[in-house]
Amino acid sequence: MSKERLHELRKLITRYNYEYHVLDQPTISDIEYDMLYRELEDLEKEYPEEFDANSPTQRVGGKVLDGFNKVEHQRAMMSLADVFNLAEIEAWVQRIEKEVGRCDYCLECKIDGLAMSIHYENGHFRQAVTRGDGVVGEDVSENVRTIKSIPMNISYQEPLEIRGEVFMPRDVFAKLNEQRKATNQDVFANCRNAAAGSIRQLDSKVAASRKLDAFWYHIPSDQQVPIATQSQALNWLQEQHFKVNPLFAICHDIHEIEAYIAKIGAMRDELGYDIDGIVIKVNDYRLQQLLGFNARTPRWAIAYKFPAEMATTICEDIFITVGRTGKCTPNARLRPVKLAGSVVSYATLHNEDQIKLKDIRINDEVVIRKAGDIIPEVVRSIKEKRSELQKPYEFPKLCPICHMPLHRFEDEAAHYCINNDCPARVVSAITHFASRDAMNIDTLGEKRVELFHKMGWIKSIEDIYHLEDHRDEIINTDKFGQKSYDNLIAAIEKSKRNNLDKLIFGLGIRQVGQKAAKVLANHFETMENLQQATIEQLQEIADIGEITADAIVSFFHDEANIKLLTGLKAVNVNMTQAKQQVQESYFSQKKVILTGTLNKYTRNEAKALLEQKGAIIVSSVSKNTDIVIVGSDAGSKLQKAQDLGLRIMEEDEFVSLIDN
Ligand code: 1X8
Repeated sequence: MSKERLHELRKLITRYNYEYHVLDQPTISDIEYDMLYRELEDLEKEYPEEFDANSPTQRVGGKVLDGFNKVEHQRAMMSLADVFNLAEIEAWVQRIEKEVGRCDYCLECKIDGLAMSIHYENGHFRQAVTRGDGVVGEDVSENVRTIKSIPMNISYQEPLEIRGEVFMPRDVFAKLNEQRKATNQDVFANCRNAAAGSIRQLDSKVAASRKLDAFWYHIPSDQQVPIATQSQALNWLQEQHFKVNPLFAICHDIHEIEAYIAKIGAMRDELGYDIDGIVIKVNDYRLQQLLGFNARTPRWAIAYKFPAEMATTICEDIFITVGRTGKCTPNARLRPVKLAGSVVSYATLHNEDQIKLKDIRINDEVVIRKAGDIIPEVVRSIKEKRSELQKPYEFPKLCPICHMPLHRFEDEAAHYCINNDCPARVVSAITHFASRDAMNIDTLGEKRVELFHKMGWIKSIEDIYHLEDHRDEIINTDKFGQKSYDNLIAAIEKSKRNNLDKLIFGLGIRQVGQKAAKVLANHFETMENLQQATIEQLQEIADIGEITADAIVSFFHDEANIKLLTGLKAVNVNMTQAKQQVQESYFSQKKVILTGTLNKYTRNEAKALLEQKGAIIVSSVSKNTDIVIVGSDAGSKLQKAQDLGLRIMEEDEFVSLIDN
């Protein structure tokens, strides 16, 4: 009897939670809710055998982790291409409609939070993974579990991955900062930083106290959910009790898109959460599939970013920073001023020409602006307010760090410090090499590189792989210790096994960004091949232009770089791209679908293996499908395959065929 009551209470409380946190329409008072909640707690104590990690009582946190596990996404998490004005949206719409014909668009608010992927199995919440670098994220399930608007149980029983944005509501943020001020802790600059800081708490009780929330907006289309459009996806998510931002709308043309943006822009300040733009998606999944993807972004969606907010303040000083390529950027030190939710003390002035053109002088009153993540910039000076005090600015002739003469290349606006040993250049080159999108040595950030460089332990990129020579000194450093040291060395060891594209990007070759690095790695497959490539060979590759080809060749001709690559090779840093050499096999040219969960491989691994063996991976079952590989918990796809009399292959057979 009491056990029945226990289960009934879980259901009731789940419903009241949903009404309160998702619908914002509570049907009982807080006191009534508390009484039911306590009754459930008591019953759960009485019947410990009825423990359920997804019970409403299990959302207060409690687990303390010593770190977050890395998890490879089953499906890469893309980012969106940004556009900043209506003309760019119109151009995008025209490109789309030229390709697929007139179509509908689903418009949604772009939530300024943290992208998250969550997984359900058999209708139960299983895992939450941060975006990370889009390929590998971190398992933050324990913290996400504390977000009350996220259902722990849903009616849909197939394996499910959905995506959305975790955020901190504005009122929660304001209260949190007040509290932190009162207790002498640093305040968060904005809602997003506060949300990010909360999700990264190792103690889930702390995360729970931060009262995060989340909107869900994406169902990767290779799943079995019965939807054919983005708006159906949003409705389906709502039916499954997920919180969906209610402001989405279907627009039929550029005029409706413009009107929607104006409407949301006018409401922006009144919303309970931060948004930084509007996401525009081709509504029809079939058309999305036709349009496909660029290297990093889908072609069927874009993010329109709201125009930058502006403020005026005093430019108190102008100083130069030196980047990893030696590029010297002039910056304004500002009288601190509030802008777009944070306090701004510095802004970029871009280069000498910009300073001259805008005639920015020290002590001028200036207009600054900031758009999203972009560094604030000085837009103009207010010349009417100028006195005799301000003198035209003279760009320095020497590097502020190493005091060697600066150089300005023909046709380039920037000044460069061309001293390869300039400490500023060395430190930022090493920091870039270790950064997430490059070699991903996550325990080696800028501060540590600066310290290690100052101590003489890392003088060049190569030295990263010889830090063990300084083991005792490092362990005895303030704020270090055995554990941090071990973590650092483990991350460095791991980086040796990265794919070639990460290494190429990490080298910091001028003109070679992440995308070009991928293209180069896939094309040349080994560093050796790339090193030997001529300008002509490079230029034959799509996406590589003359300037880039030139930069690559001169990089590999530089003595210091040759020495660096030899050094990296000597410590066994991987210099090849794991490229699928398609092999002749049982699977060659067969249309194969994967369903259910495999034990031995993740979905992505299985796909990669199959592709290597020549299979064509498809995402929906039809009479043209050749093989259906089934893992545990296979659902409707298996049913359909049986109905169609298709070849069904269990994991054991799949594994043995792959191994042969
Ligand atoms: C990022 C975001 C998307 C949406 C809302 N907020 C975001 N921050 C949405 O689609 N409603 S989509 C997205 C992405 O794909 N990177």
